[in-house]
Order: sequence, then C-alpha cells, then structure tokens
Amino acid sequence: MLELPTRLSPADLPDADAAGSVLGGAGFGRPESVVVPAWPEQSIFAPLAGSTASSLHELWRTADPCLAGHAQGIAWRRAGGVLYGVIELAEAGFSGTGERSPLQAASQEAYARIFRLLDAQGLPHLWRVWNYFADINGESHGLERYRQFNIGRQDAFLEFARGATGNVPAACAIGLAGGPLSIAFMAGAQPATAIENPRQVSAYDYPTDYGPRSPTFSRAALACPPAQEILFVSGTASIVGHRTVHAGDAAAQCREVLANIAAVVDAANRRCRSGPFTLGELSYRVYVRHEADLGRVREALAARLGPAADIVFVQADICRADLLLEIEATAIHALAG
Ligand code: 3EB
Repeated sequence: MLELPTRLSPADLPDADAAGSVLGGAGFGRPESVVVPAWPEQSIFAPLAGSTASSLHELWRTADPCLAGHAQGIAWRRAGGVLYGVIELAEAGFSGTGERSPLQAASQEAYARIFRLLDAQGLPHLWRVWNYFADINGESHGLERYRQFNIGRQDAFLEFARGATGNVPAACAIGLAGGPLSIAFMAGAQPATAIENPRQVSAYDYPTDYGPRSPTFSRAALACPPAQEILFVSGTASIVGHRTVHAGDAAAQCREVLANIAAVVDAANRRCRSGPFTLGELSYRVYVRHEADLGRVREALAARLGPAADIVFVQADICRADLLLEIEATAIHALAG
C-alpha cells in the first residue's frame, strides 16, 4: 500500500531504520541545503516559492517491503508491484551529431534505460514520469530545447515499440536553472488508464507548430497498484485546444489551469473504479515562472480550492515561453476488496 507523498523538512526525515519504508521521492531547494537520503530521490534544484524553507522532501511511503537496486545509472526501489526510479544524465556526456543535440541524445538514452529496466523487472507499464532539465526555453541546433527533448523521448517510445499516442504515461516537463537531465518515474505490473482532457487537444496530437515531434504524455493516468487507485494529473497549463490562452496574465492562466484540472478529473471520474476524486483531496505541485506572480496565483487557487489545499510552490520554467505557471496533482484511493 502506497501513501500520498508526505512533505517533510530535512530535520524530520526518517532515520536509517525507517528509510526502508520509503519507495522514493523528490527533494526541492538549493543544492547546498539538500540532504541526500537513502531512497531514490529526484533532486529538483529550484527555489520553494514564497517559503522561508530552503529545502523540502516529498516521500512516497509504502507498507510493503522494498527491494532496492541500481542499474545503468538508475536508482530504483520496488514494493508491492510498484517501481519508482530516478535517472540523471549530464548532457556533457553526449555528443551532438548533425541536427541531433546532446539533450535529444540524452533524453532518448534515459528513456531507453528506463524501458530496459522496467522490462527486466517485469513491471513494464510506465504510469507517471517527472522530467526536468536546464534552460527549457533556450535554443540550440536550430530548435528550442523542450522540442529537442520531445524528439528524443518520442524516439525511445518508438524504438521500444511502446507507441507514442494513446496509452502513454502522465508526465510533466519543467525547466530548471541548471543541472543534468533528471527523470523520475513510477511503473507497475498493470497498465494505467490514460485520460485525456475534453478541453484540450491531446498533447501527442499537437500540430507541428509546437515542434517537429509531439510530446509523449497523457493528460492524466489512473494507475492500479494492488487494492489502490492512484490519480496522476499531468502538468497542466493554460492551454485550450492546443493554444496558450491569457498570455501575460498569471491569475487568468491559473483560473484556466483549474478549469482544465476540473475537466480532466471529471474525465477520470468517468473511468475510475474507486469513488470520484475531488479537487479538494488532490495534492498539488505548482510551478510559477516568476516569483512576482505568486500572490496572484495563490489567490486564484484559494478562491477555487479553499485555504486548506495541499500545495507546494516551486519557481521553475514552463515548456512554452508564454506559459507563466503549470500545476500537477495526485490523489490515492483505496479499492474495496
Ligand atoms: C502542455 O499541456 C503543457 O512534455 O511531458 C505538461 C505536461 C506539458 C507534460 C511533457 C508538457 C509535458 O503542453 C506542457
């Protein structure tokens, strides 16, 4: 049994004995202040917006015994038929050839290693992926770096005959100030149910205006570890159809994102096996491009979700230059025997 990620300051992290019940997680904050734990942890070196804390850890705890391993640069743990892993690849280790940039090559290699691990572990179904890399809106090799990443990612899905449309994982792709390509993932024995958003064109069907290859992710996924149902809502932006709306207006973008999340949660609720998921029970991660927008974003969130919503705010870059924020969310339900 998995628990929704708990958020802890470094001082409150479990000690070595208790660390065995952590499947994996993520750490936010500045490199110098981040404690490196024993479980696979994705380092997200980004400021916690509007917080006095210099770092924060998110932990996926599990009641099942964990098996840990390390393969091809992936640190992973598995428990109860669920695998969580983290891979970091420095772009400097990849040579760009012709039009193929180091980031594109690193992205394809990272996904190829993930797919090989999942096949070897017999937990082949990728449910959720968290993608981070430096300078996401920067350009090289004649192409924006997010678009380079999309080529490498899609090539790996095709290379491993996984298909790049339809039943693809929920995801986010976020820009940081520096650091390696960092990918965390959760996978299992059973395929997740991919959910699309009726207000948005599926990302894998985006027109080529947004890059030569479409992004490979679904708007949400319903994953099914034994006796549980996890709703992963992908990074969600102020996009209607395939177009950005409310450029330059963070509060309006935030309201549009919430309308998108409400729509995708409704779509998930038509497919879920547990009871309906509500906006109030979701655990949110909010990425804001400019810390100056934080007040407006918080107000828009409180107006819709109330003051008690479980939210962590992170300052980071979004994959389109005109997007000012992106929000992702997660919830877990028990399934009746
Ligand atoms: C969007 O809807 C906004 O490339 O994995 C959101 C979630 C976005 C995941 C990804 C990108 C990704 O297109 C960006």
